[in-house]
Amino acid sequence: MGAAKILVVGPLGVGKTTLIGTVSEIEPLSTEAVMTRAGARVDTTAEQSKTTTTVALDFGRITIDGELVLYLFGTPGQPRFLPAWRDLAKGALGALALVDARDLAASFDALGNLEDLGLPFAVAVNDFPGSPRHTADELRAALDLLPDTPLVYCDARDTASSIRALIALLRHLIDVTECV
Ligand SMILES: Nc1nc2c(ncn2[C@@H]2O[C@H](COP(=O)(O)OP(=O)(O)O)[C@@H](O)[C@H]2O)c(=O)[nH]1
Ligand SMILES: [Mg+2]
Repeated sequence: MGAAKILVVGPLGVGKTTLIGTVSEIEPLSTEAVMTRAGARVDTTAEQSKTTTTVALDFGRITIDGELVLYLFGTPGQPRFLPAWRDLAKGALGALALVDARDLAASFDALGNLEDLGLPFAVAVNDFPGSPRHTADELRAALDLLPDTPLVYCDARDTASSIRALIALLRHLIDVTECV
């Protein structure tokens, strides 16, 4: 039985905690804290109703095909925490980068860091109410993705959808591993 460490990255409010909670077969460990007034001034999120934010990380586990155990680490989305998830990336096989199509630029920090780290990743675009209907090509261009980087649509609240996104990442990890 193999095991792999996978990061789930993306900006605040994009659905990291939701996705890990949706797929995890163990009670997900989540360090949520009510946003302080001070934090609320600097934390910006498209989801106005959001009143908690991840201050450290989310952790979950999912077994794929009864064989491969994925340890999922949700990394803080706020840009000021990016140095922290560089440490979290140590030992990780790859990352699922969540994107909110209403605010593509909010994902640039996370995607840039994955590229800097050389960590292979797949992009999952979460479908929020009011999301503009970009084509896959438009999204790829806007996010400056390499042609072989998987791009999938995902509803983090839906188990099958979230697992499909993780499988797209795993297929990509197998592909890039075979190339070396
Ligand atoms: N429509 C929709 N809402 C989502 C999705 N993922 C998360 N949400 C909602 O968006 C809010 C923020 O999600 P959360 O998981 O806390 O984001 P995080 O900051 O990345 O951990 C929550 O109210 C979720 O219910 C999604 O794929 N689609
Ligand atoms: Mg969270």
